[in-house]
Amino acid sequence: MYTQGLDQKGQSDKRDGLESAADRKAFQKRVDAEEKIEAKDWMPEAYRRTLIRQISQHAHSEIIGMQPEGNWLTRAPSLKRKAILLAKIQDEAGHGLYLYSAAETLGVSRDQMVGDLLSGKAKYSSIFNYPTLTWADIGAIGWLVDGAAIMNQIPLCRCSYGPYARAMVRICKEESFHQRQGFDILVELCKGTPEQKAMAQDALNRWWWPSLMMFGPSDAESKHSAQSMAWKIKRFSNDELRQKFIDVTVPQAEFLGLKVPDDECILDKQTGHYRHGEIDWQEFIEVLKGNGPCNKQRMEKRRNAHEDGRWVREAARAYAEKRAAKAA
Ligand code: BYC
Repeated sequence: MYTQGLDQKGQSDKRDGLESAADRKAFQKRVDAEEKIEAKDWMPEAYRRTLIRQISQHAHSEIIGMQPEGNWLTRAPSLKRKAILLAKIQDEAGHGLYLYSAAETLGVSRDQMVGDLLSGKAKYSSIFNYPTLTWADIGAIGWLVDGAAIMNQIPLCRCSYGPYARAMVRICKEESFHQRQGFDILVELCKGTPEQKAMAQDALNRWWWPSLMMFGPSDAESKHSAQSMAWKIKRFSNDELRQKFIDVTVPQAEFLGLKVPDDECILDKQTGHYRHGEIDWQEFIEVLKGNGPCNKQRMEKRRNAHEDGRWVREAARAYAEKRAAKAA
């Protein structure tokens, strides 16, 4: 839906070295005036590269993110839960596809992006390298992971790049349904037997800290934030969004009768915000380096799925060539 008529003029005319200060100033003026930048508009090469990096990594996260939940499709506790989970996972596939399409408008091909994921060059969200051990984990993913995702993604609906901002509108609506379905699973478990409640607490214990890491490194360590905020790709810093997430989620845990696994997490009456303990950034770094509990398994499964789909890609290409030859 985004790629028609793209000749990439304007994007490729002026590469890094050829950009003039006047061009960049005029571009920044448009961004500051809250104008949307569209695919055919001139943009600094670094802006284009930043968007390709972020949007493609976002797309990869949606696709890899299907795995931890897919793991529970055959074991969902009822037909209704199974149908809901199936629909949610299909939504995530759709998100990945809109996002790949949005990134394609910047002049990068789907093959290239997927190649970068499979070769390990491109990142995907750290959160999807943790295992889903019990059914309560499916509740925790919806509640915490989708909850964190919404917190980060609502501001992206106002991103300066039009195709990304527009893709995010529908994604956020769907994520909001995902968050509620996760919370609903936990409400049911927390109203259940002591064993079910303990399962919910255990899931919260394991997913809390990795969910906080989803927002990225602290502002002091975030190398892209300053520029991305100046370009209005990002509207809030990593720490600001993390704090907003904590502030809305802790009362939800209290409603469930659960406790977040952080003794320092108390409401600071003066600031109106919850404090939080130190995040284990070493763990975050290790997961990003590929050493999380499930990194290898996730990538292997993705590579196998890509290989299994080879015949579909080849058949589609052969059909397109046949039609083109016929038309000619
Ligand atoms: N995991 O300078 P920083 C979902 C990387 S999926 C891995 O702060 P930036 C869902 C970062 O890429 C939702 N890597 O970067 C799906 C950079 O590395 P490179 C996914 C991370 O871009 C299925 C470096 O660390 N959401 O909802 O300004 C089922 C320095 O960071 C992470 C998105 O992708 C991380 N957590 O800010 C259920 C949202 N954090 O590229 C749910 C879109 C940081 O220099 N992305 N890194 O090698 C963003 O908003 C921003 O890219 C981030 C990072 C806030 C994530």
